[in-house]
Amino acid sequence: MTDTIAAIATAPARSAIGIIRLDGDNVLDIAAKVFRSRKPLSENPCLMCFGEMLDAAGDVIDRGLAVYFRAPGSYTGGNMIELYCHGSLAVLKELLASAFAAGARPAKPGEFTRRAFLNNRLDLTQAEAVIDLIDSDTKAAAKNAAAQIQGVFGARILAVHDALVDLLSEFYAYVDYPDDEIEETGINTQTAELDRVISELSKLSDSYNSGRLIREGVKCAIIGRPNVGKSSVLNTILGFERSIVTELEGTTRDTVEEVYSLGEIKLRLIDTAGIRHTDEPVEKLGVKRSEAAAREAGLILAVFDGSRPLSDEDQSIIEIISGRKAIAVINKSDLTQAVDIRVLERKFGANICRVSALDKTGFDALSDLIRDTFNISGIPFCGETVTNPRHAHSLRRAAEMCVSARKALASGLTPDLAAADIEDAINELNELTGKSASEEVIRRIFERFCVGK
Ligand SMILES: Nc1nc2c(ncn2[C@@H]2O[C@H](COP(=O)(O)OP(=O)(O)OP(=O)(O)O)[C@@H](O)[C@H]2O)c(=O)[nH]1
Ligand SMILES: [Mg+2]
Repeated sequence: MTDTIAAIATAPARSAIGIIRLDGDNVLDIAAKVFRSRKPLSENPCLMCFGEMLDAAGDVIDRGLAVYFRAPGSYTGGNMIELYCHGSLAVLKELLASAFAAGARPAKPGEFTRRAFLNNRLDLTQAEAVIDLIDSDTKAAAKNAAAQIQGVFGARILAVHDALVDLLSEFYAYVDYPDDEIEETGINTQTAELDRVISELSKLSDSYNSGRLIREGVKCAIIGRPNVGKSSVLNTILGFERSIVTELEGTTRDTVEEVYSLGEIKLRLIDTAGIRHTDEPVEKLGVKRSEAAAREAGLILAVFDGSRPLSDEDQSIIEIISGRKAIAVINKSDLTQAVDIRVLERKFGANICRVSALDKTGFDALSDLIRDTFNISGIPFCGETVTNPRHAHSLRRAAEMCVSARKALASGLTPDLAAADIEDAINELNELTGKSASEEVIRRIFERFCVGK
């Protein structure tokens, strides 16, 4: 008997519509005390029914819709009901209280999806893609996660898993019948198959380099000496006045961070205090933070004032970021130019862009340069890009095991050694898909979910 859980599934804020979800064996009995319709919900599975929403005292508190999803064809695989009322927090809380009074209990974070996983409606990679879709803030991240929910990624893992199981059974045959001569052609075929599996696992785990860009985003520090227009550049990219801009040097004292979606890439833009030598204690701390932001950044936008020759401060900033992924942004291109572009070309190569934050020109070229730096244009993000560090880790581990099995084969060691490695690789993939994931792994995954999902 599965107990019935209930939760508000929509954001805890005033909105047009609010949704309450229920899942469990008693869902119809409980819903009958919360929702009154002309025909019972049980007679109309998967159809919206209009009716009255009742509070715990049985009084009508709203009118709205409800839908019954019969097991096993629901999201969770169990009996589910969703109630659609007006998005008033008072109404939602009363309805939820009414469901609790009727016998439901509060759902834990991610408990609906956890039930879907336990009922084999989703594997672990699909369940994790659900939270990735909810968390996504670029189109690419959403598209990739949506395809992973459909099982695109899981299917590729399954194909690798099955190939390894086939290999394992062949190796066990050698182990079970040690007197049989191992044919060289057999070894060659197995080695070729292992190579194919290793290449597939490596391709998938390497896709995490692009995947982490769409999931976590790139820390992109805007660095430069005071007054070159760092904050103006940030505001122009964002399209609103996030940072304070004045003609005074040292206006920005602390780092200012804002997320910006540049096509597929999530940029975590960080405006910083102008870097210069100072004895003023507050500014000094700000400069330290700027240097730290530069150190931690995945990309640096080094801003220079194009209307002035490069100063010693500019030179020392160029030194600080030497060897890092960086783009020189020559600002104030609306003014007569005095900057020595050749010095910058020597340091930044083709990664140079002239902009005017005042006239808002040059920013399309800057966007293109940033995109080119990460070289992810053309990746379709259709579910086969690994975005989850747990998945990347497991894929790398599985690939390592297969490499080890291949070495054992190549050096003519007994097949049981290769078999042990392949078994480890299979276990790693089973942990990835959740076929044999530990309770601790499962708990940590569903902890990240919101209540109601
Ligand atoms: N002509 C011109 N002036 C600009 C441009 N961008 C910024 N400015 C001006 O330059 C001054 C400094 O701009 P900020 O954006 O505050 O410069 P900052 O680098 O953030 O300065 P700090 O925070 O002090 O380090 C302001 O008076 C801006 O209006 C530009 O493209 N052209
Ligand atoms: Mg500033």
